[in-house]
Amino acid sequence: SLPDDAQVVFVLGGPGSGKGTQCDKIKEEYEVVHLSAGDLLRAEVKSGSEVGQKCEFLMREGKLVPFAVTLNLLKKAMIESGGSFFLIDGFPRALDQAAQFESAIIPAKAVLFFDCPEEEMEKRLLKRGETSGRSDDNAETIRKRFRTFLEQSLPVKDHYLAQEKCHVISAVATPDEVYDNVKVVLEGINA
Ligand code: UP5
Ligand code: MG
Repeated sequence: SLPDDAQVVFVLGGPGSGKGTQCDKIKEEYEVVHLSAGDLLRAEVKSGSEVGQKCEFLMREGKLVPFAVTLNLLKKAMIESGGSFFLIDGFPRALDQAAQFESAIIPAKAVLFFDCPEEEMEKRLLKRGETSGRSDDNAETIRKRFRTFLEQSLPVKDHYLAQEKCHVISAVATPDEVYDNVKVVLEGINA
C-alpha cells in the first residue's frame, strides 16, 4: 500500500502540450515519482501481453484504453516506486476516471494544466513523429487524439478548476520559461 503521507499531482494538457518535458524538469529538482500513463501503456504494449495488444489498437486510433488498465498500471507503479509524492502525467483523461481514481487511491492535491493551442501541439507532434517511433505521432492519429482530448479530457480541467485545485500554465514558451511558471505553482502548493 501507499505511505500515509502520499500526495498526488495530476499533470494534464493536450497531446504534445509538454507534460512529459515539464515532468522531466520537475524531477531533476524535486523528489518526485513521475508516472506517465502513456509511457506505462506503451511498455505494456511492448511486453506483448494480451492487454497490451488491445491497448495498441486503441492508442493508434487516439482512443482511451479501458480505465481498469490504466488504474492497475498506475497503482502498481506507485506502490513499487516506494515514493510518496507522485506526478501522474496524462491521467485522468475523463471525468469518471478522475472520480474513480480518487475514491480507489487518493484525492489529488493539485492539477497542473498545460494550455497550448492546437496548431502548436500539432507542429510539435509532427516534428517528434519524424524520430519518436510512436505509432500515434502521425497527422491522422493526431487529429483523433485532439478530438478525444476535447470531448473527453477537457472536462477534467473544468472539474478541478471548480474545486480550485487546477493551475493553468501557458505552454507556449521555451521549456525553461514554462518551467519557471511550473516552479511558482509547485512552491505554492508546497510540493
Ligand atoms: N516540446 C515540449 N515542450 C516544448 C516547448 N515548450 N516548446 C517547443 N517544443 C516543446 O512534448 C511533445 C513534443 O514537443 C516533444 O518533441 C517536445 O520536445 C516538444 P511532450 O513533453 O512529449 O508532450 P506531452 O504533453 O507529454 O505529449 P504526449 O504526446 O505524451 O501527450 P499525449 O497526452 O498525447 O500522450 P500520452 O502518452 O499521455 O497518451 C498516449 C495515448 O495513450 C492516448 O492517446 C490514449 O490512447 C492512451 N492513454 C489512455 O487511454 N489513458 C491514459 O490515462 C493515458 C493514455
Ligand atoms: Mg507525454
